[in-house]
Amino acid sequence: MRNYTKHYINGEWVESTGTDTIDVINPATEEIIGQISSGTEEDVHRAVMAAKEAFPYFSQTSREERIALLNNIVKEYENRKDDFVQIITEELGSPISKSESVQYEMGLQHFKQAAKELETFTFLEDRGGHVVQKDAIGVAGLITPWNFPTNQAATKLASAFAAGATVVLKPASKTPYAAIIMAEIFEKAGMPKGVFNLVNGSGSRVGNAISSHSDVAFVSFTGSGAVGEKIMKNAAEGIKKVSLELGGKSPLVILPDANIYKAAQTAVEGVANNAGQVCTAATRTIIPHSIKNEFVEAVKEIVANYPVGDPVKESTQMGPQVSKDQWETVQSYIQKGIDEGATLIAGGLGKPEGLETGYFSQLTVFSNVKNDMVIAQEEIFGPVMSIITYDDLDEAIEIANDTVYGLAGYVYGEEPKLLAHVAKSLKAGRITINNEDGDFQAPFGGFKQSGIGREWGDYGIEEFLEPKSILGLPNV
Ligand code: TAP
Repeated sequence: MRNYTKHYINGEWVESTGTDTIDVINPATEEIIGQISSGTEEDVHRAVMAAKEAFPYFSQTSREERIALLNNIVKEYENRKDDFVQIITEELGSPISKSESVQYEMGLQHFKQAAKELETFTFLEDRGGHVVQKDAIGVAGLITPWNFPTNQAATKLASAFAAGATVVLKPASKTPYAAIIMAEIFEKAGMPKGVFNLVNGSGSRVGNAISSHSDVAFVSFTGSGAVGEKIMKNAAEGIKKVSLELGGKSPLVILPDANIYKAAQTAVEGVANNAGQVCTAATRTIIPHSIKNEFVEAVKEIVANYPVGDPVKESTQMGPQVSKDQWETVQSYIQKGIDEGATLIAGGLGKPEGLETGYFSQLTVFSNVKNDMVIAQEEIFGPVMSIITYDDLDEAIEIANDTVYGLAGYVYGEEPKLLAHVAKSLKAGRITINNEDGDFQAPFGGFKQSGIGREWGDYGIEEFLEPKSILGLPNV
């Protein structure tokens, strides 16, 4: 059992001021794997005070000192690889191979990228008649979701440390252990006390206390739109800055000249990855009407052979949903798709055969989906694909953009002019052509209801800075 009932405040592991605990459950076995403290408003206050006290010193550290700190973090993070892989497999149900190649790796890359950005980052810019100096924003409250425990925290933390901001982190209570390992890493890396503080607990208590605390200057949140709204409302009271990375309902536009089998593989991967619990998941597959029958057959074949199951097995590619609640949400959307008259071509209601224990969903695909159906408009956060057909490319682009979201978009095909045209026409924060590799410098964030602000690389660092223009600065 992993019983970690302390918070990390002002460079020390301290008892909570409350006595309540929260159970952490392995979603593949439904067993309790440990407890964390259910933190209180008083715990948040202590953490914010520690971060406030550390800010004057940390915000004035040199670029070189912060590069050295980030490089130390990278070294210590690499030393804890096995621990990360094991815990993310247990707390999230992530397939073990992906816990390493995706979950562990993404967190690491954000710290590496922040150190690299700092080498050339401009904190003082001479713009002719004035200079712009970028100052660290102050105490930042970071609230993260459960779907990528290292990635979601690391992108915020790396940017904050690079900028010279101090932080209070509240990770999702369903997946708290990766952040506890990070706290241990920061301590070993020589983090000055008070710069990083970790308070565990529920969103309604700890998250709410962070976003309403008067000494928090900036709240950086990743999660659902509903909670994003609450955070904005809280932040409005003290005029705090917020950045929100929310959901998506991203389109994958397949061009008429695409290799049908490879396009189908891309589409299936797009919804199976992390059991569909990905904000950038390509859940609307938009295909030419002319290739529909062939495409549907290819998807059926790929889904029938997709390795769903025990996350601990090396061959598994899709594990369970993170929780019973999330599993039930996915089931309710599959039922909605059936009720709306979409055609179920793979998967469906209930658990996959032989996987009665654990919150496993079936990899599910609907065809004959209309873009105004609920399954095509709402974020399901599960392995459910909607196939929608188009007759010409203008219609494909119109369907792709007909959503309240705008986090990501994908294009797959051959003709460079068409690929470029579609990519440039999609209204979303990140477009990927033909499965291009990720780039940790590329800004990440959403249009419309997918959020406010950008993370990753230099854009991520900018979020933790306030630009100050100085007119008439003497040349001293
Ligand atoms: P959320 O409730 O949004 O949880 C995200 C984070 O916010 C967690 O740390 C959560 O804490 C915290 N939180 C909850 N209520 C809060 C409040 N009133 N004030 C401040 N923080 C609060 O997401 P969820 O319930 O876990 O998932 C629900 C749906 O959100 C999913 O089905 C999916 O559609 C969406 N979602 C999106 C993303 C991304 S990356 N866009 C990630 C996760 C979920 P606790 O969970 O510890 O209480």
